[in-house]
Amino acid sequence: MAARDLPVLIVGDVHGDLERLFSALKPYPPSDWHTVFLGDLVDYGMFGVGALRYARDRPNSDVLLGNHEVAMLWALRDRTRIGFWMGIGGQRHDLDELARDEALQEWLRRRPLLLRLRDGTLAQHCGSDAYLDLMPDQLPGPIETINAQARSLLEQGGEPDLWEILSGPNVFETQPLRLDRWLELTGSRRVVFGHKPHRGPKPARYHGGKAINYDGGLSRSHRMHRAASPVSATVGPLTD
Ligand SMILES: [Mn+2]
Repeated sequence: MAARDLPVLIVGDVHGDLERLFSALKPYPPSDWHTVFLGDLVDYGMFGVGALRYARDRPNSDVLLGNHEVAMLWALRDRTRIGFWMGIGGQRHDLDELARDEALQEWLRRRPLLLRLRDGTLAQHCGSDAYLDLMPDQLPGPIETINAQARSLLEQGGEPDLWEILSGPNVFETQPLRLDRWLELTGSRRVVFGHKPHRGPKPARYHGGKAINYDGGLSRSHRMHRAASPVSATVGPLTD
C-alpha cells in the first residue's frame, strides 16, 4: 500500500529523545501508518542525529524542517554560529556526526516546510503563517512555492533568513483570522503543527479543530518538558 493511502500518524517535536520516541511509536507499526514528523528532531536531547536518521529511514514517512534543523545547518556551514546553536540546545557530538555524513546533510536540506495530506490537512512546523515571507505576491501554488524557496535558501547559505521565519511564535491559537486566511490561501481545511509545547495530555485543538498542536514537550531534555507529560501529547493519529 502506498504511504498516502495509509492512516496518518503525526509526530511533534522529538528534540533528541529517541527513547521516548520509540515508546511513543510502539503502537504504530511503520507498515500500517503514514508517519509525518513535524520537525525539530534535533537539539536538547542527546540523540538528535539518531532521531533524524530514524525518521529518514522509517518506511512510509515524511519529515518536515523545523527551526532547530535550520539552526544546526547554519552552525554546520558557519562555525561562528556554533555557540548560538549550542545555546538553543545543540549537542556538539551531533554536529560532528552531521559533518561526517554528507548524504544526511543533503537529505536534510531537501526537506519541505509544508506538506499537504490527502484529507486536506496541512502539516508544518510552526503554528504560524510566517511562511508567507517566502512567497512572492499572488503566485499560484503557495505550498510548492514556499518549499522551493526554502530549498533554494538552504542551497545558497540562506539559513539566516529561514531561521528568522521559523523561529517566531505560534499565532494560530490566538489569531483565528490569520489561521483562516492561511487555510484559505493554501486550500487546506486544517493545519497541524508543533514548535511550542502546548502542555496538555493530548494534542491541543483550537478553533473547532482547524488548528492542532502536536508539540507535547516529548523530550525530557527540553527546558519546557514536564515530568508527567504523556507521549500521546506529541504522537498520535490524525482523526476527524
Ligand atoms: Mn521549533
